[in-house]
Amino acid sequence: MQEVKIKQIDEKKISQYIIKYTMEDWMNIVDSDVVIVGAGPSGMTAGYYLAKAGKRVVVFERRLSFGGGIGGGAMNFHKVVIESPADEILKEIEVRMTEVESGVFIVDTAEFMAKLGAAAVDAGVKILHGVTVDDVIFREDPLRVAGVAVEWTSTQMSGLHVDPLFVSAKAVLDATGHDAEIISVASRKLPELNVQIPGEKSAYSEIAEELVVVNSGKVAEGLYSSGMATAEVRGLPRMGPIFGAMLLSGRKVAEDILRDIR
Ligand code: 48F
Repeated sequence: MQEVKIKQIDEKKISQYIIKYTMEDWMNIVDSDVVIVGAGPSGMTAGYYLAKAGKRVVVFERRLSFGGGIGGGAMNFHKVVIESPADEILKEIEVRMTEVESGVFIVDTAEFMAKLGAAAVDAGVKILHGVTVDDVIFREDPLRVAGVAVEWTSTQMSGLHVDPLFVSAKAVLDATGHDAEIISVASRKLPELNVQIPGEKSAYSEIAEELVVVNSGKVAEGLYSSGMATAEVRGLPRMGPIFGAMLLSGRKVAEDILRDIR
């Protein structure tokens, strides 16, 4: 049998390396260009394009995974539908698609999640898991959102009374999906932002996709929405397991943020 010589390292050093390099990252993350809340399809697509354009982007994701609603597919069936022109984005990141009719594609959820996550990370996005965003930072004159408050998801789940830490950013993107959690908290705590939330409508897939894309963008100074958070904030219909608008709204909001924070 071939001998395997494995490098030996003691527990103290394992801890030291992890703590040192984690803290180095956090020292940069607390002063980001863009904070994206939610590692679902729209948030990761936005992060991919923002990082490719040279911005310092952090994605905070409450869960210990990425992909958001992609993993659940359609009633747990492992396929979702993509329509043109969103196939351009999936071609760029080498997700394999089956064209079932002109401009309509079927993709496997695991491949979609993995390659979108890898593309975002390779572009330079930091995705931090197990972190929940529960509030925003604001500034006056002019009134704007200037970052977020973050807490470990596990601390929140335990119900312990622990204050959060803060992360500054030039732009905050709410990519939290159906509940638009960040815009909801900002709307409630900062009525002067004048953001009302009508709530998402029932399904009407044919029109919902385009509406989500064109309505994604700035909600208040420093605060943006993409994906299903846009449907919630703009009162738009849902569309179910068709994901083109999630990708295209992420790309659209990235373009808007790049223009605004240039
Ligand atoms: O829900 P999600 O996938 O958002 P999306 O990009 O895509 C929606 C589709 O998946 C699907 C659909 C398409 O037709 O209807 O639902 O709009 O991903 C949102 C992510 O945000 C995380 C959550 O765990 C999920 O992974 N998230 C939600 N609230 C917070 C959060 C929070 N307060 N802090 C951190 N992460």
